[in-house]
Amino acid sequence: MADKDGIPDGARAKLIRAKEQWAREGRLLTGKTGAQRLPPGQHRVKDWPVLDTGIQPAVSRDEWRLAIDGAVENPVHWTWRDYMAQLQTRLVTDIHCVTAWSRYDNNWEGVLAQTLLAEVRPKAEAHHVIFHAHDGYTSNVTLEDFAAPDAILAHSWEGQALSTPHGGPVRVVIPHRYFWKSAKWVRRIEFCATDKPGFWENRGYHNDADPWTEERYG
Ligand SMILES: Nc1nc2c(c(=O)[nH]1)N[C@H]1C(S)=C(S)[C@@H](COP(=O)(O)O)O[C@H]1N2
Ligand SMILES: [Mo]
Repeated sequence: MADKDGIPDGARAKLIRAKEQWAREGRLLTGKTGAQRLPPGQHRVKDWPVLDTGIQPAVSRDEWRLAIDGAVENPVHWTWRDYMAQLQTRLVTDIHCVTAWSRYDNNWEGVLAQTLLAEVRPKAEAHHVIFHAHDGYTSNVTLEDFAAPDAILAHSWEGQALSTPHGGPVRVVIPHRYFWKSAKWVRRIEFCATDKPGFWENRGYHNDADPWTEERYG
């Protein structure tokens, strides 16, 4: 047996796939190995904590809709079917929460932000992206942060549908920012010329939220 690339099954294939995985994760790159992989002030956890404002809206895949609008050439209003018809991507990322826990090697599946950007085409004036969620929560990132290659609108985690507590049917994942930026239960993605600080950004948390430079508060 061989896979689509002609790689034979067996131990050698496993090693090749492991090394492919390392490439995706940037393992052994300066700034990502050993202690460097863990941002300052963080500790590693094995479980996945649930953090939110206490409201966990239950939205079925049938009733789920996603509006992507504002300063874009091609605004869309996706049903579940429309969303699933987009290119589906799997990737592995770490999570860094501002409450100091980090969780390594989360397997996500969904639509990359870059796939979405190619579809809606932000206008020249679009510099900010605002996520609106079903619990009334919002968070904001720069267009540059949203355009990162590992930003994803995820529907699955570890091969399972994302649970309601973790933001299913679909949540945002922006791995290189503290996790509060990653809106759960997303219903609208708005592109703007001017910034709109979100729920935590209006409550003493940093607007940019880079874990590596410890942009926790601000
Ligand atoms: N819609 C929504 N998204 C949200 C939140 C929230 O309260 N509502 N909390 C944020 C915070 S502070 C964190 S740390 C992560 C937690 O995600 P998890 O519960 O899946 O770990 O979700 C973020 N996204
Ligand atoms: Mo958080």
